[in-house]
Amino acid sequence: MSLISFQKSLVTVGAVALTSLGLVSSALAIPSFLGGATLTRTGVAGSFFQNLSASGTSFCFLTQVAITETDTPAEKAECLLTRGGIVWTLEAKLGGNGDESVTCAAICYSTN
Ligand SMILES: [Ca+2]
Repeated sequence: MSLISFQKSLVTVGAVALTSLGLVSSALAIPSFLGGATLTRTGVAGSFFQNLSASGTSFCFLTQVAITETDTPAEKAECLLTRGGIVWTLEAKLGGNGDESVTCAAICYSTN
């Protein structure tokens, strides 16, 4: 038995095992890219929000966090990515009204 055919046999055995456990659809699903978003907020306290993909059928992650000019105690900046009951939500948040800026980006992939 060649190495390649041995490896194919292992994959087949694994697929059969997963199928028998009822896991084949989720375990072997190949994530597909759904898209993403970028938010930038500058100089005004508060948040920008953007809803992303459905939380039950996708996963998202931060791809950029860029913060500038948070050089006084009142200037705060953060990026949040929240998995809500319906959708993932990206948030760019500032805590001050100075010249600080925050850029947050996230992308999402399907899980089905
Ligand atoms: Ca500043």
